[in-house]
Amino acid sequence: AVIAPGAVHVPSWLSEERQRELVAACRGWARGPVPIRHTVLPSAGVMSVQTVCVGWHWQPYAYTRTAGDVNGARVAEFPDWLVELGREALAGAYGDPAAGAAYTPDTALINFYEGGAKMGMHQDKDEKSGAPVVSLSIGDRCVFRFGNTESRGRPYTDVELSSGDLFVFGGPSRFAFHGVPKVYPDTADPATGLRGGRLNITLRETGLA
Ligand code: MD5
Ligand code: FE
Repeated sequence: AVIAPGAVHVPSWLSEERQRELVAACRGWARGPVPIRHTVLPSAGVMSVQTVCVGWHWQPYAYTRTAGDVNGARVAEFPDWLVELGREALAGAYGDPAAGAAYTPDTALINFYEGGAKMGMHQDKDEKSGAPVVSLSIGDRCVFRFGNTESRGRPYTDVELSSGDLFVFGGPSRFAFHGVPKVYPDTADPATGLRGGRLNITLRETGLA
């Protein structure tokens, strides 16, 4: 479903097998070289979501190769199979086999929501590339709030995201405010290998070298 120009929701895009593979890969990255943690914001706030990065480390509000705010280690290499997955996602969402050909994501932000974690309305503006963001959801269902480019407030559209769903944010939707106001506990199929909680993987081009 096209939610707004460039914003496309594809329910059940990931097979159960692919969800299991992604959960296993994320579990590995969560252990290291930079462990998953609650990001501490410069405002001294602590995010309720836990995050681990691949390729580039997102340290609010910049991308670095080493995680100076965690343990100083260099983040895991961004694997070729994730580039391929990103290209397939664009081709699938835009219904055009060529849509992903030039897409070369170089960072993944992996967010884990448990115990009432949510994400406030924000824009993703730290990338120097206007390329689309690919979002993959696994585990518990949630309410995803897709807003406008002017403010955190209305108008916005609430969309329910379930395990296996793909969302692509391209074109004018790339810089819209968005957030996750609610996750529904215990709504996941344990067959994905996730024992509770919600996993969201975003693939992005940082535009950095
Ligand atoms: C999540 N993560 O479900 C969301 C999905 C984040 C984040 O918001 O920054 O880690 S990504 C949704 C997204 C990305 C880029 C643009 C837009 C939405 N958008 O314009 O709506 O954990
Ligand atoms: Fe975001």
